[in-house]
Amino acid sequence: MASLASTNDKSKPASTTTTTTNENVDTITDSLKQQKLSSEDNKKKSNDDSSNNNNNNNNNNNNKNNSNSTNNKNNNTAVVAEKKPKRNVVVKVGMVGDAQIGKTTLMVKYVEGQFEEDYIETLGVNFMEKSITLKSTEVTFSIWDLGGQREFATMLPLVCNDAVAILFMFDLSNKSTLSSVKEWYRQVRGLNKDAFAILVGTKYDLYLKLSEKDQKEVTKQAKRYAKAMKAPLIFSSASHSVNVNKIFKILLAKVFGLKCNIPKITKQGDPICMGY
Ligand SMILES: Nc1nc2c(ncn2[C@@H]2O[C@H](COP(=O)(O)OP(=O)(O)OP(=O)(O)O)[C@@H](O)[C@H]2O)c(=O)[nH]1
Ligand SMILES: [Mg+2]
Repeated sequence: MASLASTNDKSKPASTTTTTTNENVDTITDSLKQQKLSSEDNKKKSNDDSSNNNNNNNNNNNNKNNSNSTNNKNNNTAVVAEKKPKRNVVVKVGMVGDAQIGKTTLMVKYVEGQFEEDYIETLGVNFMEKSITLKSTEVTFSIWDLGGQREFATMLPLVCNDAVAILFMFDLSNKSTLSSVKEWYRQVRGLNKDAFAILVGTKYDLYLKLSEKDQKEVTKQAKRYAKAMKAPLIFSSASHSVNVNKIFKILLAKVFGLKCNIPKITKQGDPICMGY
């Protein structure tokens, strides 16, 4: 992970770019709640699978073209195969929220698929990239993660300027971190009025350990905040791989105005995924 400020984050990579061509679409059903937690990464078939099929089809077509060109060669006719260049789009995503809520952990989980159990405070800004293939376009997520301690708020412009989406994050097991979202939102909007906002609750695994009354309260307030922010609301767990990939799929759909067929989950106690 590249760090744009001093960091004590030595256990993590200096810089990462992962290219994924086969993203899974998550379908979380009621069974997830019954099992409490299950891995989204092991699940389902996806839109992007079909886009890969398209790519494969294109490859097949290219192969066909190649065989044509071989035939042509046999006829002594020189043919230069034209390869359509892949479009590359960079999507800058900012992550903000209080300290220790799991921002860096979620970023590392999404980019590298690994869960980091130890808390290593982000001293400034972390940065990671991940590329995915969407039809014939390569989309590179450029993810900027701001340390949650207030002293790093001076670096907010680095994270927000030119971002097309901002993840406003809070810890589902710590109510005060949700209240803080208000102030984070105010500060971000002062710098970037246009970025899509997504409200992300982290540590859904710990939320499940709360009393039903507390779960209800957090869910109600999170829904209220999301509505006021006109933002999708997603409950996630990096430790148990719940809704991590979905955050970025929904973000992508929002940014590119694509139809998002990820099922909505709105029921109290479930891993909420709604508002898109
Ligand atoms: N149980 C559980 N713990 C988590 C989860 N996500 C993160 N954590 C833990 O929460 C702690 C803080 O995570 P970080 O990702 O470092 O938090 P942060 O928001 O980046 O903190 P700052 O860098 O200080 O802003 C770490 O010990 C993580 O292992 C989760 O989904 N479930
Ligand atoms: Mg961090």
